[in-house]
Amino acid sequence: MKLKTLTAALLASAALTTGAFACETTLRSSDTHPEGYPTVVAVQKMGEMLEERTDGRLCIEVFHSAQLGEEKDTIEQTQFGVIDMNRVSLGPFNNIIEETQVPSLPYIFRSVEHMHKVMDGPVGQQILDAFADHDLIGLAFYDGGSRSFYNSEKPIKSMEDLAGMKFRVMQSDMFVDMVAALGANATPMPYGEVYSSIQTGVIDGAENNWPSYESSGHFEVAKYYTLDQHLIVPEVLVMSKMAWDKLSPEDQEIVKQAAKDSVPVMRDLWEQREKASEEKVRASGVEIVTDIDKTPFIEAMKPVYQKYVTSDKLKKMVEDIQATE
Ligand code: GTR
Repeated sequence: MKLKTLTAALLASAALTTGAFACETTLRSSDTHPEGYPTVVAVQKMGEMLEERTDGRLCIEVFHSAQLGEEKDTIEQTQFGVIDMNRVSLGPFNNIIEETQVPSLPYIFRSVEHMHKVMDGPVGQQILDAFADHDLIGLAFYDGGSRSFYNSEKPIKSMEDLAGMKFRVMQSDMFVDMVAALGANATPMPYGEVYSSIQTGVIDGAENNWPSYESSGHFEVAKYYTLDQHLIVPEVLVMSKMAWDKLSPEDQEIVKQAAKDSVPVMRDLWEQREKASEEKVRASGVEIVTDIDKTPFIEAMKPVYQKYVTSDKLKKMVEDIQATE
């Protein structure tokens, strides 16, 4: 009798557990950021849209906080179909998909508005389409604010102050060259290793946007932040081609549309989070350098453009971006 009750209870709890994801197909989506971060919430919202629009045929479960691994590894796993969806920066795609280098170029965008205009237009579509040759489907672009240098040593007030310092960059050769062109040294490293590497002095600092600087806790160990805003790298939501091919054409359309509809949601969340993160960091006593002449930084990037913008295709993309009002 007791055993029966126990079995029944176990069955009921199993039903409840699966009940939370009672969809026919639950897409597993990866994100390096913690629960509550704008990218994580936006993909969860997209999942709600999917569940409703497919009458429960499709749902998304977001594995946040790098539960499925660091970005470079999860990209490979998404290509192999082990992970169904992935929300990542374009940076770690630079070495794999050359088109993603263009919006990752330092100072390519004049502002976040300029970036939105470009990524919502034909150049953005061209980049999304480029994922198809790499076993991925490009679904949508998200915001990643603008990235600036932070470090544990001293306030950076000019390019000269960067000389000889050691910064972590995302795993992209172009970012290694970017830091070298500024007179500093770069170490490509997974995001999850940055906190302890700053703490133990393996690196002097890193570079990122307000929400990442704050949510990663990097601001606790690197207390100088200089708003040189060298990068406005968009983020991207991709799907594994293997998972995509299993969907009916009708469901593929629904997925595409839900991804698109998650973009304004993400942008709103981003705006709020950027402000909140900035407030939290400022209140913590971090020294922030806002008054910095960006002209020498922009000038110093010429060799990076020369090295990476070589084909006619990429040159045209750069021109199209620059010509976008
Ligand atoms: C964040 C971005 C992440 C990750 C991280 C990093 O701004 O949202 O996807 O790329 O930067 O620096 O590794």
